[in-house]
Amino acid sequence: MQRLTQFLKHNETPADLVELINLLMSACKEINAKLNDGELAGILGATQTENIQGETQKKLDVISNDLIKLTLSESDLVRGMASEEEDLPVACNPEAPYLVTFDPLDGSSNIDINVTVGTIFSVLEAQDGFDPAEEHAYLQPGYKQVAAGYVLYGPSCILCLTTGDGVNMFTLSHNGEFYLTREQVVIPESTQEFAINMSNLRFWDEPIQRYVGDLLAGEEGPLGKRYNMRWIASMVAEVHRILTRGGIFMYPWDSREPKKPGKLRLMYEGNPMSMLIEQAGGRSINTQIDIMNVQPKHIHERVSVVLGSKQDVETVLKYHQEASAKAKTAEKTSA
Ligand code: AHM
Ligand code: MG
Repeated sequence: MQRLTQFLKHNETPADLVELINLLMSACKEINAKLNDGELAGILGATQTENIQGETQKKLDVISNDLIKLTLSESDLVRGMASEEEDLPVACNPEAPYLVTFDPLDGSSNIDINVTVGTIFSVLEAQDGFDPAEEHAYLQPGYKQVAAGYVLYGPSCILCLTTGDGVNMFTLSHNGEFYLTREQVVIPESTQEFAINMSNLRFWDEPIQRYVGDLLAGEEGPLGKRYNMRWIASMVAEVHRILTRGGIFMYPWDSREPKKPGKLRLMYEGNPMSMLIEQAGGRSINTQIDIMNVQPKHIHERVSVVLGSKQDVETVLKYHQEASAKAKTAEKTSA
């Protein structure tokens, strides 16, 4: 079996990117070890603090963030980083080639119940003329990512990675090495499994309500298939399932907080997951356009997310296009 470093070198990944991925993995292995110790290490539960998004931080959100921050800030490969758990970007080495954005512990409502969580990361090339302590330095659309991935802390610890040449998965062995376990992952084009938090049904807009209604109608409905449903409340686990056996994942805009485009964050969750999904032959949209074409305006910006098996995501896109066309016709008629 091939080790992560061996595999990346063999695939002609730039040496400094290989080094950066290895660095990130050293922090993720420490997070994995802490999660394995769980209650024994006294690291479960919440802190007294809130992050910039107004969410109460779990102890492990903070521990994971600090571990990654410390590891990256000591490297001469990282010019700066932005984290879901940091108010402001952190400037590192001004000569370094890369910027890293990350969600240190995604799905953190699952920590206390011992269910899968993960770390999500995205790597961008640092552009000259920007101060890495300022958010402008990071505001590049997702298609500019040079690498993206997640580490899933589940029954086994798995790295899922893309450097823009397909998606590969690596499993962490007891000897502390990641080994290639799935090469060139491909998502089936269509699915019979969907994931959405159904408790928000009454807050969605019409096209999402229509689509989910059609999924629930099964063989009798316009989609002509019976669908199964899953909701783990951990995006890493949902995306991992979709990369493994297909499916569609949705966290759309809803009217609970109408001014926000969605719950999930563009730069820490939306973009890296979109790069993985698209590199594996799937599609990822914000209901209107491809997420990786969204020009970010803020590092902590939210995004509506619909991703997974291509045909199914395109059905959601079509439902939104039909709704906009209908709204335009109604506007013209009333004018
Ligand atoms: P987090 O980064 O604070 O953990 O929030 C993101 C998570 C996603 O992993 C998951 O898809 C979603 O929040 C679940 O939200 P909800 O509890 O509203 O269903
Ligand atoms: Mg998250």
